[in-house]
Amino acid sequence: MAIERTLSIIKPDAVAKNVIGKIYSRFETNGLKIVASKMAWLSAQEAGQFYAVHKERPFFKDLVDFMISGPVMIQVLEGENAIAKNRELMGATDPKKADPGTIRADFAESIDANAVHGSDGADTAAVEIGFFFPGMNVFSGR
Ligand code: IDP
Ligand code: MG
Repeated sequence: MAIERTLSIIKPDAVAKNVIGKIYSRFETNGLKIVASKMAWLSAQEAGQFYAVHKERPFFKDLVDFMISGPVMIQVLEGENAIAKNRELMGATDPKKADPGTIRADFAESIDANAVHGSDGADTAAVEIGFFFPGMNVFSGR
């Protein structure tokens, strides 16, 4: 198995709920290491660019409005199969469909306010890490 890096965002709903530490603990107890992090309050331009892949979707405006409604915590996670592992810890996009014990099942209210973002593949992880942490290599180099 490969050591990978993936981009994670704790969204404004979870930051407002004061559960950054609880979510970080999920990562750490499941073998994912936080190798970069920053808190930011995104502009509409940044959020729109980050989610550009969804720009034709009906929920795009709501998604951008939600992502700029408060500060977010952005991190790069590293570990064995980090991309899929993070998606597994997050649970399904709609928290009502998320497996018990996942981050979204435990901390999210709705498909709009769903607590976390995680890259969905090696290609998107590389683009997303570069977007928020320019110059950071997607590979750990170890
Ligand atoms: P993901 O976050 O699980 O990868 P995506 O399909 O990539 O899900 O969608 C990105 C984000 O857009 C979701 O996390 C969610 O906040 C929002 N979203 C996705 N589908 C819907 C929808 O049908 N209605 C409202 N918001 C949605
Ligand atoms: Mg996605």
